[in-house]
Amino acid sequence: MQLMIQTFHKYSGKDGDKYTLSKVELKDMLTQELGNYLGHAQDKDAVDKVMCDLDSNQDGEVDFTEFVILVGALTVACNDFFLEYHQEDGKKGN
Ligand SMILES: [Ca+2]
Ligand SMILES: [Ca+2]
Repeated sequence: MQLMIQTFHKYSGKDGDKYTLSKVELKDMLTQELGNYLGHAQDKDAVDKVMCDLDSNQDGEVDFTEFVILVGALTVACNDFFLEYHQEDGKKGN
């Protein structure tokens, strides 16, 4: 949780409002923190889509509440990934 807050503020303070992520900041965060995981996030359309999905009140910025939703979604995605990974691993063992 602490790490999430630190990560958010590391990027949210760079441009405009200190407490929200603009599209530029969101893109920075996605490429810096999740570049390996979301390789296609460097694609402008992908950032637009993530921004659109996250910005639930449509003010053009991602606030901390909206950011938490992203982290939750990624946690679920990672969990699915690891479940699949373990299933693959199990198959190899047989
Ligand atoms: Ca900002
Ligand atoms: Ca918003």
